[in-house]
Amino acid sequence: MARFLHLSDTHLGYKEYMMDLRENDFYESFNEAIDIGLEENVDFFVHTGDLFDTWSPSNRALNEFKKAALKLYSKNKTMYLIMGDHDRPKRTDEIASRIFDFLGVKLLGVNNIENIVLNYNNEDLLISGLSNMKGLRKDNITEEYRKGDIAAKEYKNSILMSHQGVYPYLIKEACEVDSKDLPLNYKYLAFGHVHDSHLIDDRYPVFSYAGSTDINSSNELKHFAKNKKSVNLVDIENGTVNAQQIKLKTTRYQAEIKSDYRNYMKDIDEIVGRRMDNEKDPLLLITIHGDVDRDEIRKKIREIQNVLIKGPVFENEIKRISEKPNLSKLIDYFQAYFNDSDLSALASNIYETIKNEDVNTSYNLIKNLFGMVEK
Ligand SMILES: [Mn+2]
Repeated sequence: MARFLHLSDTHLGYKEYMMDLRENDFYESFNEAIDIGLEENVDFFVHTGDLFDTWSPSNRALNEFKKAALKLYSKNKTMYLIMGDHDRPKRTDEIASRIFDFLGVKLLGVNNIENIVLNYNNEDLLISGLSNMKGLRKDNITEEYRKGDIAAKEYKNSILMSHQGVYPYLIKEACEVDSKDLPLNYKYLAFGHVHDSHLIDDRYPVFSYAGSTDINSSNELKHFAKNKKSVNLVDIENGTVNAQQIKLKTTRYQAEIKSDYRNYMKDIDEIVGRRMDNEKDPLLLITIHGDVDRDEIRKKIREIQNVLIKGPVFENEIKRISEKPNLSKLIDYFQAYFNDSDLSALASNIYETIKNEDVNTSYNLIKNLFGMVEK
């Protein structure tokens, strides 16, 4: 039997709301995930991308990862890794996670699917990795999956690591893959990119978005309130997969409160009271409606103990009528602007393709995208 921990989207270095404390939170939840794997005595770790929040992480983020990598190295545990859309560098730069290869951090599938074969208790296990394919790379996904699927056919035990938007886990415009086009010969599809966790284990291949280890945006609050954040502990043996979500305890509780001057204190108390078991002070995003004495409310909120407050944001009644659409992904903004899914997908595709490139490269990439070849 092989046992591994599937974690994803740790976004090391992300400083939500520009708060130092939120940057620390991301390191803590990442370390909790690592410690869960070690306590469960996994054979190896599988990280499905967005290890760092950017392709050019801060020295602090690199150092935090180094500490974890050293810990794994000292226990002889390999971490298999792919790049997400956040941590794929400019064409000319080195890949941050690959700096740690000497500590047993093994990056897979930079441009094409990459297969490795491990052996546990005389059973072979295929691991295929394909880093995030965005922009021009997107068109190659189907072919890379097909190559992987052929390889997986030869193995009883197999894992695919991929970091992509799979429909229907995101809106169609934000997806590169439809779930019906996934390579079905694998036994476990380890996915990254979607931050809400999903585990579909009532059929093969078992499919999972492990989800992020901390909250990157207020969009994740609804799923978080119900499911918390988690990592997957996976056993694979003789073609059978047993995957179980393990909830993280260190992820700071975060919630939105939309209230008015009469009820906001009660609403805050209710959440603070409910979260007594949590070691960390909860972080509340507060919006207060109505025509109110703002200074008075700000003063009262400052006096509350054992809670972190973001805001309050004040919204008057008139504003409340025209509710803002829930715009979380860049493509949603394109969609709101163009009001046309083809155009917004194209705009998003162009943006993703050229955002890290210089002017000349961008110009050539766009020409390529439209099939314009210079004679
Ligand atoms: Mn991510």
